[in-house]
Amino acid sequence: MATTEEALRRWVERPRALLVGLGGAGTETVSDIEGPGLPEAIEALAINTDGHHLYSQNVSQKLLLGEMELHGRGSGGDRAAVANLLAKEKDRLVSVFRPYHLVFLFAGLGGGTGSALLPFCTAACREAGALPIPVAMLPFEVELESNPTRRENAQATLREMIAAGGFFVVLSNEKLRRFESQPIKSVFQMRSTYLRQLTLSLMDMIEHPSEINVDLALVRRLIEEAGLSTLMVAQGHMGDPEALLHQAVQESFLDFEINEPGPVLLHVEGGSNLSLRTHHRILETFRAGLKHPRHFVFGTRIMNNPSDGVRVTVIVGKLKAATVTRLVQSSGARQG
Ligand SMILES: Nc1nc2c(ncn2[C@@H]2O[C@H](COP(=O)(O)OP(=O)(O)OP(=O)(O)O)[C@@H](O)[C@H]2O)c(=O)[nH]1
Ligand SMILES: [Mg+2]
Repeated sequence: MATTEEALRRWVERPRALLVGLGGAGTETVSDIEGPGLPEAIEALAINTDGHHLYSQNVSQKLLLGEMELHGRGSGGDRAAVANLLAKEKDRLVSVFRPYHLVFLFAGLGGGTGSALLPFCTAACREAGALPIPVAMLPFEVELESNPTRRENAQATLREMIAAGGFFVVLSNEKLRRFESQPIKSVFQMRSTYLRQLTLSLMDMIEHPSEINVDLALVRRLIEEAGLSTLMVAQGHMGDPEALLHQAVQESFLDFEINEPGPVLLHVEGGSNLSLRTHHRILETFRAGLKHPRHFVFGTRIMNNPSDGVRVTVIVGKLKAATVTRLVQSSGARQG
């Protein structure tokens, strides 16, 4: 007997995502991202050891960890103290992540809380069966140079993330300096706006069936072993793929060099008038701009209405980022 539409519909489970802010900087990022217009399928949660900071932030769900040990006052940069108290929180965190398909984890490295929570929550997501998208924000160079605790905390986290072998994204605060004449808060907000755009386009790509489909299973397979990676998004005119590439690579807040890229996934969304030739020009421009990766997967989604606008979402895996290499290899670190 043929399968009915109703029976098929049961298999079309809508992907659910959770945006998680870890520690102070992570929480502020999620607070900026969660705002009007966030689809119902995307929820937000802030996790911190600092009750005062949690209380002051506008995030819909909050979780305070280590009340007994740190008395709700944060760790003051003590990564080891946070790592120690996490062991008993594992089951709680695994059940927090279990209902979601995708969990975005944002942390500013260098402090004690976000730095300890990022690798821990990444592992907890995997255990829960959710796909983690960990995003580590590196401190400013001046912090790394002048504050050994910040440098060692950031270093210990990067080492753990690399050793775990999974997918993770690194952004650098240093990249924000090109906006240095602007007020600090609005510079951080610009990056959050970019991260919001990335989150939404990644969810759209996974959630909505496309002409050339990219689904969660494909993304999961592609990024499973991608290690240090980057995510990019660009929006522009379909007739100018060079400008799209430039925007994706140069205007992002990501820190990387594309030399011998690992797997690349490129998703193109365009209007119903997007021609096959224009589509191919976009693919070829990105393939060349990303140095002809050996494993290049693309997906395409055509909207119902004609439009000259296109949006591209890109995942590039197995990157070499000089800042990360330098930080991970520098000596004199306390292991933690
Ligand atoms: N993007 C962003 N980065 C920030 C912000 N505030 C601080 N940072 C960076 O994030 C790093 C970590 O700081 P916090 O997030 O405050 O530290 P924490 O994880 O709360 O850890 P403890 O307070 O030490 O327990 C710092 O080195 C800064 O570079 C912010 O509002 N936005
Ligand atoms: Mg803090």
